[in-house]
Order: sequence, then C-alpha cells, then structure tokens
Amino acid sequence: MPATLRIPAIAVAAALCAHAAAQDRPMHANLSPALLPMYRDLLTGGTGDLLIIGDSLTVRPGTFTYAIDDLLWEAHGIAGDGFRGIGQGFDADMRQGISAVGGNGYWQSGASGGREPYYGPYTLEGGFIELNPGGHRTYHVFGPHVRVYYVTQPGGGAFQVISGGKPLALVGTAGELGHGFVDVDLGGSGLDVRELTVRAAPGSEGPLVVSAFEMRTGAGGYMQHYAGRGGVGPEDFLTADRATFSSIVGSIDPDAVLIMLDWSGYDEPPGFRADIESLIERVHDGAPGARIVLLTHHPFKETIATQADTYLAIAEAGGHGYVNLYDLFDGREELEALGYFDDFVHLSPEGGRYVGGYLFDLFEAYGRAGVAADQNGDAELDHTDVLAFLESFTQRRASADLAAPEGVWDYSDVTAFLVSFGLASE
Ligand SMILES: [Ca+2]
Ligand SMILES: [Ca+2]
Repeated sequence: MPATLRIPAIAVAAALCAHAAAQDRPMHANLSPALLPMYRDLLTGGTGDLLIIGDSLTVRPGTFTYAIDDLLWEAHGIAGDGFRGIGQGFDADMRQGISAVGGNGYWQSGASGGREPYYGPYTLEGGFIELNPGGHRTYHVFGPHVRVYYVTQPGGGAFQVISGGKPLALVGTAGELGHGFVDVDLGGSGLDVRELTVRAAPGSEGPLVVSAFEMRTGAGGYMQHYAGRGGVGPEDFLTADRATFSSIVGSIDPDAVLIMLDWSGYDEPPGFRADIESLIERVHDGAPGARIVLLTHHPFKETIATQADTYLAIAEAGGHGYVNLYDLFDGREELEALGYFDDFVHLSPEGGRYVGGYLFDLFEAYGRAGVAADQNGDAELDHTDVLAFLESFTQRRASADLAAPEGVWDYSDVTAFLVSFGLASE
C-alpha cells in the first residue's frame, strides 16, 4: 500500500477516537432528580422556581434563558419575572429585564466594576446602585408584588419606595454590613408594567445602596431568577459575603439552580472544580433542598471540552443534574453556519431560541417523568417507587392512573410508569 494512502486511514482512526470520546460524554445525566421538586410544584399549581447562576451567556438579551422562560410560562403559567439585579448592565428593555427609566443623584455599579466602598459582596449579582442624599431612581417592573433588596451598614440612611405617586414603604438601612429586603404591593393584578421609584428619604444623609428586585404575580406557575455576572467564573461569586449570599439565595428559595460558569480568565481548570463545588455548598447553605443542574457552555472555544468533563465529574460525584451543550454542536463552524452566533461567543436570538427550546424539551421530558415515577412522593427516585406504584395500581389510586383511559387501571398505565421510571433513571 502506498504510504500516501495510509495518512487518511490514520486520520480516520483519529477522528473515530475523537468521536468515541465525545460519545463517552453523555448529553445529559440525572435530570429527573434535579428537576423533580420544581416540576412537582409546576404540575400541582404551585410555584416552580429556577435560579440561574451564570455569566453574560445567561443574561444577555436574546439568549437562551429568555426562551426557556417564555416556553415554561406558556406551559405552566406565570408566577412572575423573578429576581433581577439592578446594578448590572444587562437591563434590556424587554420582558425579563428591569428597565431603568429615569432618576438623578445616584451611582451605578456593575458586577465587575466598582468604587470604594465596594458593596458588591453584599449583593447576589455583584452590582448595585448607590443613592446620594436627595437622589432617586425609577424603574419599570412587572407584576404587583415586588421585593426590594438593599445593603445594610453602620450609619446607613433611609429610602422610600414609591409607586403611582404613593409612598409604599420607608426603609432604614442602618445595621451590620449585610442585606435586607422589603416587600411592597403595587396594587392590581396581572402582568402590566408598573413604575417603581427608590428615593432617598427627606433628610437622610447616610449611604444608601439598593441592589435587586424580585417580581411576583401572586399566581402559581414558573418563575426564573437571574444571578448573572458578566465575564466571570465561580471565583467571583465566592467573593460574596457568605452569610449574605446564603441569605439571599434562601429568600429566593429556588427548587432548582442552574449553574453555567467557565473559569473565565482568572483561574485554571484544577481550581475550577473546587470553586464550583464551593459555590454549590453556599447555595445549599441558604437553600438546602435546592437541586443543582450544571450546564456547559456551547462550543465557542475548545477548552469548553474540559469544562464539560469537569461538570460531568462534579455531577456524578454529587448526584447533580448535567446538560452538555458542548457536544450539541460540532464546534464554532457549525454554530456560525447555523447563524447561531452573535459575536463568536454569545448566541444570536436564533441560537437562543434553538438552545432554549432544546433545554425546554429536555426539562419537560425529564421533569414530568420524574414526577410520574416518584410514586411515594418523597422527591427521591428509587426501587421503593416501583413498590409504591404496584400498590397504588392494585388499589386503583389516582397516582397510578398514568395513561388514558382515565379511571381505568390497565396495561397502558403500567407501560407509562415503566417508561417514566426508565427515563427518570437515566
Ligand atoms: Ca420516591
Ligand atoms: Ca389509565
């Protein structure tokens, strides 16, 4: 055989090895257990809360998180626009953002910037606004129930929360360094845009720092909370004051937490795993029952492969959910050819809709399967659910009536249980 013909053979062998390596990395794992508490709430009229801890890829306008939000709202109802920081630079004039519409006498800090004293560690997103004496800032918010988060500190001043010309709350912020929040009811119902102003109280001279809003409709359904810091990895979130971070996460009380962070220029892969695991610990300090989903980035650079392997190892060790967007595409070239790149890192609106739709389909399949398979309702999936199903099936309980015809317990219900249990065990 001529030597020239052997080179392609070696190349083919190498390609097959690469393909085999990619095949070894699953597209997802442990999704049903990770989504079970959220889907149980969504399917029983409660509020399913997902907190997303990520970088710019999760908060930028048009990215996939907005598509997930729209699809889950449509499927399960709208519980609200959730938690959003007001100090960061991603306040797009669109539904899931908060639009700043006016004000004076304030200073705004994004997550990665700041001036002394830097209040970022006493917030969840790292950003905040500081009101000067007499200063104010007005926002468009969504839904009638708004929680306003602020920083407490020695000598802290007082601010008013105002909507429709009416002062709704007067809040003193003096105390130990930390955070606080106040709930205000803007009146009415539904999803209309409302104006909300935070204003330094007359005569207040002390420093005033406001960091975030959480917006609720008061109805059951899906609510997505954003903790996004542009261009950072987990280490940046670990700079947050631990008690503050845990307390804010606890106040959000998420059913599930989606983490999508890279090492982002400051760290090396060996430190990355420990940082992600520390971040998960801190989430559980505040919300012990929250389930974790580790979501890899799409392949905008080749080192995401290492991230995909690291996330998988963390997920397998901790029993966390895992979704691998790295192997969903063949690389930058495919993303570019599909028109899914905005700027060779971030997704275009088309790319956001595709990835959001892909994740929604996964969530629906594995979330619903988990709820159907958890026959004893303890939010764990194991062999005791098989026994519980058999008993409920024999006793003709509603929990075992999983397939049409309704009110009839037959082989189609058994099949439905086995399919759900099989999916949920993947
Ligand atoms: Ca169970
Ligand atoms: Ca049936």
